[in-house]
Amino acid sequence: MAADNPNTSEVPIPPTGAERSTRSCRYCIVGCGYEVYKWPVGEEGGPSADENALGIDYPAGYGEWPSPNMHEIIQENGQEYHVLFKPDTEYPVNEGGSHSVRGGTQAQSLYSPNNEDYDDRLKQPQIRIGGDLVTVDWDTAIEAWARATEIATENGENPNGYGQKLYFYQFIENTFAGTKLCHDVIGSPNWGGHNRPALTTEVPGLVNAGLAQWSYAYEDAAEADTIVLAGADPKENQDVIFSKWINEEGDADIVFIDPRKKFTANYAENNGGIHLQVNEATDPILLNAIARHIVDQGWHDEGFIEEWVMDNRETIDEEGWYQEEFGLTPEEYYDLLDDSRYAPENAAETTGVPAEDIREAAELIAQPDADETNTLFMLEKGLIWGWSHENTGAMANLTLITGSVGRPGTGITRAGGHQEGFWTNGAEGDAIAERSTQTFDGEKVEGVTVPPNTVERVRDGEIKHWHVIGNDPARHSYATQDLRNSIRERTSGAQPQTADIDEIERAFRERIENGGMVVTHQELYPNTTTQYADILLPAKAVESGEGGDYHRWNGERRFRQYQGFMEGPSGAKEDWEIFSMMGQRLGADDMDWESSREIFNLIAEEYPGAGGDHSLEGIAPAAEANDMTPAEYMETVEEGVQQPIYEENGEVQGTPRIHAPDGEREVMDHRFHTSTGEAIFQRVDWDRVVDPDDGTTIGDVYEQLSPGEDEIWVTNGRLQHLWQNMYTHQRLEYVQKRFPQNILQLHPNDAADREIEAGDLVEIVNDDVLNIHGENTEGSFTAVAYVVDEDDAAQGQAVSEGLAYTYWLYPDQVNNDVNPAYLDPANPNPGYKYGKGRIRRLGESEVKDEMSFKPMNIAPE
Ligand SMILES: Nc1nc2c(c(=O)[nH]1)N[C@H]1C(S)=C(S)[C@@H](COP(=O)(O)OP(=O)(O)OC[C@H]3O[C@@H](n4cnc5c(=O)[nH]c(N)nc54)[C@H](O)[C@@H]3O)O[C@H]1N2
Ligand SMILES: Nc1nc2c(c(=O)[nH]1)N[C@H]1C(S)=C(S)[C@@H](COP(=O)(O)OP(=O)(O)OC[C@H]3O[C@@H](n4cnc5c(=O)[nH]c(N)nc54)[C@H](O)[C@@H]3O)O[C@H]1N2
Ligand SMILES: [Mo]
Repeated sequence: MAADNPNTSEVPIPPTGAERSTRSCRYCIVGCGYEVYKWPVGEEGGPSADENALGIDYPAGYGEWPSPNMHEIIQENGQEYHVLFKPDTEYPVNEGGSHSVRGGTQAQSLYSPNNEDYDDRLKQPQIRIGGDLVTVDWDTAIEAWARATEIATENGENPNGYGQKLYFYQFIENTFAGTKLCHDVIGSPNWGGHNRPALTTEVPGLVNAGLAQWSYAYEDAAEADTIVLAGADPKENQDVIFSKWINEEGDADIVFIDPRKKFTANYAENNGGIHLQVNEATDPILLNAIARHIVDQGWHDEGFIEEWVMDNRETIDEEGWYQEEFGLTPEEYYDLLDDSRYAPENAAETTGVPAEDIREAAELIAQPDADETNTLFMLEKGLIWGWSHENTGAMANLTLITGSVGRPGTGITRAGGHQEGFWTNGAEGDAIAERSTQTFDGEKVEGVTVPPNTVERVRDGEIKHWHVIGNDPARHSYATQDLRNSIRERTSGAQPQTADIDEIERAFRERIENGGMVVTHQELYPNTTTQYADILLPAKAVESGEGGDYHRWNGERRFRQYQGFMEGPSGAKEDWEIFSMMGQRLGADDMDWESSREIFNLIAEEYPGAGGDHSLEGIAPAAEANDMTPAEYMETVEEGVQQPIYEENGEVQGTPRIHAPDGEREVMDHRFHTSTGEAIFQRVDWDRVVDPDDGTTIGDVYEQLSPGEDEIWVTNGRLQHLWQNMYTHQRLEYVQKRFPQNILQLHPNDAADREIEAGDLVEIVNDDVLNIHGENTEGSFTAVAYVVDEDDAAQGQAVSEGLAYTYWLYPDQVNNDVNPAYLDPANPNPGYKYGKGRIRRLGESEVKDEMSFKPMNIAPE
């Protein structure tokens, strides 16, 4: 909240001398370009183009002028500065100045020491002494971290004792430094990302089919004739993809697959598309039924399949254990689809989608009357956090049978979460192969080593020092009430009584020797996980411009530089710098970096990921040709460049899309990412055995997860105005006014049955939270009932009877407390979406009269 900002309705004009930096939005995957102007308070530019830094004549047109929300005053070293954070009208992603409600208000979330909304920002390292977090200096904090690591790993004898949970997203400089510390310096395989417990892919079905998870260019959304959005909603979560590329520039029919009739469902129906209101957790059946109808009608692309899909069983098996277990020849795939379960009429019964809608969707997708099928397939967390192999494999299969890939207006892609910047030095493969304590047993393969599930390694005691960086596992993981109990128990042993380093070591040793665990949390603000932290390390918010310059890519693999423009709290450090101090303390002699730019130069020169989808190969040669360092060179690439990047004529060149047909530039030497360059159909089957010991199938697990008599499904996900665990948004007044508490969308009939009205506080209780060891645990959370009056529901109720929806990461009202510990054994991705519970009215909430309960799903007709 810009409480003490005097300029809430007027925006000062940046003078010509204002410092300009460029970067992309701090929020979602889309990666809209922004320009930042910073200048001392007291100076101001003039209204004509040559008097101001924007070079515009005031008053200017829409998109050109910055709105009051794009302005903030910050204080640094006693001096006040104006900061303007405005969309870059020339950046290709959001050309013309498009932005989301989140991106357009980024300026409001800049740290300033005199702004009380940021009083809880972490500013100095702290250690828990006798129950309280006490400020210490950096040397003590790093020494405490190092001793905890030495005890946990028995001085390196047992690297698995250290576990790291680090963001996958963020910038390559920070992820490179962090993963180097974990896999290379310490040698531990126990690495988990910010959103899932293991170093696994989010889209196993795609990757194993030989498809990239990001293969399209945004313009494909504008050029497609049909867009399939399955468990993905760009309107809410990748706003500019929806507003600019799908709605403004495009004209596709949308096939929207979601259990909720939300805005995009109505938008699809109002614009020539269709909403398939699939029953929770039944997508594999629906997607297979669509594929079956396509094949039955002969609408599949036989020429493409013949040329580009692997059809020899032996060759498939030679691709490795995953293909041996899950790869299919076309014949085997058609046989699978022949199962009566996937006949549209039968599928309709389980999925709730009428057979005629399944057929209509198949026709929209296959476009039998067109010369070429121009369908773009997009998927995200509604498919990923569930039967992730089946759901993503079924989407891959649909793409392959229609041959709709590699050309403008086609392709398959994740809609995406954050912008991406995961980069390693390659040591993780060895660490996992040599030391992972987790294996997979399938129907055809046995004892295959897979990346360890670090959440379970925390519960079972293998991890003795858990280093959590920039994420909140006590809130975002599965079955979190139970997880918090485990963490509490394992951190409750001996605790230092003074800040003397030997006393700290004594306590950590005693705790760890008694089966306990030490937690280090590296963060901006305290969150749910912080309550268990022994060592708390303050980081700079580099995503919002504190500290140095960084690099990462967006949903169309557009790689660019983000320039730092402010300092942030003086006691905080950039994550790479913290990792570098840790690594050096443990004896690494190649981590004494001076800046994020130095790490970038190292990556560009020595670890460019050559040959891959995200190759940075061309940067170092182009920089050299221009007599610059790679970081200096990237400063000049203002529009970014699409990976894989190569060099031609002394400049970097980009690759708009992966999987382009013969004749265009191939990535990884092949059109598709297998040894022969042919893609592979994936076995996606409701009857797939997930536990060969007792023959349990996906269908059996589904029965177990399904709501009992007085329960309903409680699924979850995002809301357009809110970002993640709300570390920025809980400080913004407009957000707090709209969603002062977590909500539970309920159908009026489910509400009436329980005597619940809009605005009541309800409790959601699941006393049957599936636990990975077959024990049942329980969990509960509270929320405000969001019930839309039937008279207001002009385009239908967003949730059907028997289904509720909640925001997944609200502070103190933690949805994951009721979500199951189901993880696909082949690829440990959690089934976060498949929660259930009994709903009970607690009384009126304090926000009943303040909050609006109007429908959120009305789309233009
Ligand atoms: N506004 C906003 N945008 C964001 C984020 C944010 O916090 N706020 N977070 C970013 C991140 S990190 C991510 S990963 C992405 C996520 O982007 P999305 O995956 O699009 O977001 P979700 O809302 O989690 O889930 C999408 C949809 O899945 C549906 N769903 C639930 N269960 C099922 C099911 O069984 N089948 C199907 N087909 N659908 C189901 C939900 O109803 C929901 O509408 O968003 C990114 N963008
Ligand atoms: N039920 C359910 N559970 C889910 C999901 C779901 O759809 N449903 N989705 C999953 C997904 S896709 C995601 S992304 C996760 C999100 O779960 P988390 O990743 O735990 O959530 P975030 O709010 O993104 O956490 C980011 C944290 O990093 C801090 N931070 C920001 N910048 C920096 C920095 O530069 N350095 C450091 N050290 N810290 C920083 C912020 O203060 C914040 O606390 O939730 C997962 N869990
Ligand atoms: Mo995410």
